Amino acid sequence: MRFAITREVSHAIGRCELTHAIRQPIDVDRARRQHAVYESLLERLGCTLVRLPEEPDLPDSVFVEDVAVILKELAVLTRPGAPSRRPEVASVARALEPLLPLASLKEPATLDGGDVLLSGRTLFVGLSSRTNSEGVDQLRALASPLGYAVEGVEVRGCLHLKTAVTEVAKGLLLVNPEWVDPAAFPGHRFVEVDPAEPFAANALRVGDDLLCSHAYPATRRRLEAAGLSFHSVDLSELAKAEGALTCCSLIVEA
Ligand code: CIR
Repeated sequence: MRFAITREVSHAIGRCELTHAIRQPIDVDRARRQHAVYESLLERLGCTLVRLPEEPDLPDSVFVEDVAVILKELAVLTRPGAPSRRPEVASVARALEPLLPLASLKEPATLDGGDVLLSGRTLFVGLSSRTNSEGVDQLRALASPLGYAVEGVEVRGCLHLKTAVTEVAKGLLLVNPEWVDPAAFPGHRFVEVDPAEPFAANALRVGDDLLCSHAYPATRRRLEAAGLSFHSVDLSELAKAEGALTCCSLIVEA
């Protein structure tokens, strides 16, 4: 079965962490409506939703992706780089516990799930402002006995590795080459985002389906030209909190 863990948008989202964006007012009701459409799409695509209730004191808690790395064999609970986000982990751990064995990263490691791109049996890990080399090393110690290679990747100018690159089909990466060097992903093919749409690289694969942001039509045309079809999703309110499509769910096959 395929599960999608999500969490209701917090009323505190206006106090979210921001790294590269300028703070703008976020309409919580609109963010919740857009998020609910995203959740219904995940359900339509065959996911069983595990929907966590609002965390009124945790502004960024809708971005559940950052608190766990999901492998087929194991869920690794992270130690998020922003201290304000560390209290998000425990409730997601409770949701994961019935689905997968759990392991945890420990201090001094920091790692956000948004920095981890799984492609085949390789975990590419962004060395961002949120993820340090201890985070990469501890993830490697947990994942390499399971047969995964773990590679640190430099990212520049954006929050997470998956802001800069995601996998849109087997071996095919959607990438913004300004933020990550495609040479870090040997053996892959690439579609580059339209240069006018730097944030367009974050797409979400759910089984054989692909979800892309409604906000980036020129990049969507590039994906169509590469023979891909996809569902368009509008998460424009959460984008003001530097969130995108992958951030709002943890997809678990169990
Ligand atoms: C943060 O700065 O942590 C949140 N405002 C945004 C997190 C987005 N998560 C993601 O890209 N995986």
